[in-house]
Amino acid sequence: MLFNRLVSSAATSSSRRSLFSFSSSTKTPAAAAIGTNAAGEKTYSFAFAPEDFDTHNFNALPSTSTPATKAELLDLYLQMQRIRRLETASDQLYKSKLIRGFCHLSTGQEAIAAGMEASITKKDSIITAYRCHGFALGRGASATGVIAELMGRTAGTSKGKGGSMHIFGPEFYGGNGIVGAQVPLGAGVALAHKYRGIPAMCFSLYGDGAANQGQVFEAYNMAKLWNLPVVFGCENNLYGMGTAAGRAAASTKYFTRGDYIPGIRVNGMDVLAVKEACRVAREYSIANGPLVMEFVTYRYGGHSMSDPGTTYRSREEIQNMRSTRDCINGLKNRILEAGVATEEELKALDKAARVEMDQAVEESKASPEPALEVLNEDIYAPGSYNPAEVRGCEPKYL
Ligand SMILES: Cc1ncc(C[n+]2csc(CCOP(=O)(O)OP(=O)(O)O)c2C)c(N)n1
Ligand SMILES: [Mg+2]
Repeated sequence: MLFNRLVSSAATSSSRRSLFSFSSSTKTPAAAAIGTNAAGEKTYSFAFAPEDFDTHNFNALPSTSTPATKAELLDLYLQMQRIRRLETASDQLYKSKLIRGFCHLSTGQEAIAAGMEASITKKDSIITAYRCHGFALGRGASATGVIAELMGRTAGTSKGKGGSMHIFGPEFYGGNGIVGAQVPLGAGVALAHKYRGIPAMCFSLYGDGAANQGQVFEAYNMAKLWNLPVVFGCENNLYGMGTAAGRAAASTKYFTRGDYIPGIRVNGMDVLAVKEACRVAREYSIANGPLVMEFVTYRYGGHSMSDPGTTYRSREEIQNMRSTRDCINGLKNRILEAGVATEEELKALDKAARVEMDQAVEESKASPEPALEVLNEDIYAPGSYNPAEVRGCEPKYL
């Protein structure tokens, strides 16, 4: 299967060349108009390649094609483009030293955040690690909220006191810096949904590197014991920092590693495949309990801003991924081939995303840094208390 080869190809440098030999690329079967939906809108049908999905003990399979309206397709395109522009703006701000500290960009991986958000409701939850900017945007944070947070300004989602790895919002539980730590927290969020009797679920996301942590398996166990509505989602971008997945994992079939929990692997570079798989996963988890999901994806940049990203993989590999599997180009090709929209309409969306981010950068620059006196606020629940001293520092004496 495509992804088996993709993942095992990251195991050793000698076999890595097979990464470039896939038949699957951003070229996809042309779509045909199939009629109108209940709202009277024209719908198009898009077929998936057989290798877009793989499953482990899972019978509620994703469909082999998906219907989509023009509005849905353009929205997916816009959301991915917004994330890419957001990350590009962050990259520039970091290089001009207006963003400091840790900063991990998700350029290349946008289809996961966009496809997932399109398949869930605002009552469902997401929790992830530090590569979180796109998810925050999708959940409803404003671009200024995210960028100002990265810059440590009061207009940020955490009032400028959290930074890149600590962005939160309604049903978005971060932004977490400790590798793997968010996975059991996600099971806890799902427990809350179940306890309250709310028909909602939680996507608990982690990387291929984090997938090897013990606490991930402890979370699987409890989630299955209690049949929690959680989808454990592994964003397999083939590397944990500079370590190829196969060098750190005895099995890179992350979707099978829940053992007694069913699993789905999906082409994480195809936003429609992600959306379809997440739709199925959401419904399954609410009705039956946990599921393990693997999104096979690729980050174009380094692990973080301090990593050039080219010492443990070749420039050729990165370039090849960009030119053959890019999620934005992939959807663009589908839209144009099916005659859903024109190149000009897509360019207008590109421009809208660029203008939005330019404005957000200006607003963030104009926002002040938080005052030293408020550094001890917002640590505990609102209305509880503000500690007089934080790790040996008293804010009033700073
Ligand atoms: C407990 C812990 N150990 C080590 C680190 C340092 N660290 C940060 S990210 C990372 C690699 C994680 O890789 P992966 O889970 O694949 O996520 P990706 O960065 O690829 O999104 C490591 C080792 C950390 N933050 N926390
Ligand atoms: Mg990784």
